[in-house]
Amino acid sequence: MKHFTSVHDIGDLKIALEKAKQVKENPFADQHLGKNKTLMLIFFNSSLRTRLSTQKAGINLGMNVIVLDINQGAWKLETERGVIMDGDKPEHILEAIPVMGAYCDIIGVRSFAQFQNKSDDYNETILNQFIQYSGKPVFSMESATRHPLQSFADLITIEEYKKTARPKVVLTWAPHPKALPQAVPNSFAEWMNATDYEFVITHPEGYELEEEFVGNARVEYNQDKAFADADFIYAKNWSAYQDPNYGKVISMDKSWTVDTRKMALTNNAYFMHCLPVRRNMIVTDDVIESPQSIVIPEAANRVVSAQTVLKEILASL
Ligand code: AN0
Ligand code: CP
Repeated sequence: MKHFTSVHDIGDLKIALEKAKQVKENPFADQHLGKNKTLMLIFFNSSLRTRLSTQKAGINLGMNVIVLDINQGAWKLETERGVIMDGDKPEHILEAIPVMGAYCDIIGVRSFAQFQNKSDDYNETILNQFIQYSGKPVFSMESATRHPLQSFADLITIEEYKKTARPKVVLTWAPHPKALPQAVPNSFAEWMNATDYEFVITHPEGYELEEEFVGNARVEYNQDKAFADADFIYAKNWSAYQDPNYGKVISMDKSWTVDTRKMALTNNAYFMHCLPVRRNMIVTDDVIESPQSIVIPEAANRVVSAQTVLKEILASL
């Protein structure tokens, strides 16, 4: 594997899941692979899980790990070509990226959608510049349109907890006060569509995701109907994708919060969320603290997904 930016880079999912299982069972078996190799993690946005789990994955593989928060201590970066740089940004991303590439063997990048220009976001301008100009393998730690390390960890978690071969998995929108990217739901949908699970997406009207990500999923506007007999409830807020509301909060309807009444409609479903989660907006205290909540094992599997991906990239260096 050279770059890892979506489900399309992982190959056969069954084989990837088998590799993940081996990594989980024996996390220190591949330390020789990372010896004298440097992993660089670049953050344009905040993170708790991705930062720590990806560092841990690199350490488990014997790598040296360096982390940079672009917005805390680095130079402010200009990203547009052709700009006369007489403002507050002393460095251009077109120099910064190859310089970062010169200091490492593999680069992870977190760069969220900026909601200023939909085509810049959906063309993955920042991530693609890293791929084009760093000279090194690049992996996404959540880009404008996808969060594949999260989705891979979600899939690993569902495989561990499922009680039937073909579980019913429901992605539900839930309310949130701030505009959030579509990356997590897009990516989750893309990975679920690559499985043979029954997959349903539910959200209020106006929150339709891009068709490419929805794929063959059933879209159900009635959340209660969607929840019926579900085996997994995957909650997430996202802002509107469709024009003219791209990147906007168009509803904060609290009737979409995941609560015990709604969970009672399911087949005793497990509750999942990528975290961070706003309690009593997305999900009630009762549900997230219930025995059916698997948000912590889900987050723990972020080490496994990152390590499986890094191992593949290291093997191809
Ligand atoms: C981010 C998002 O919704 O994409 C990161 C989630 C992993 N969440 C927030 O910004 C709160
Ligand atoms: N789930 C996830 O990616 O969390 P962080 O934003 O804390 O990294």
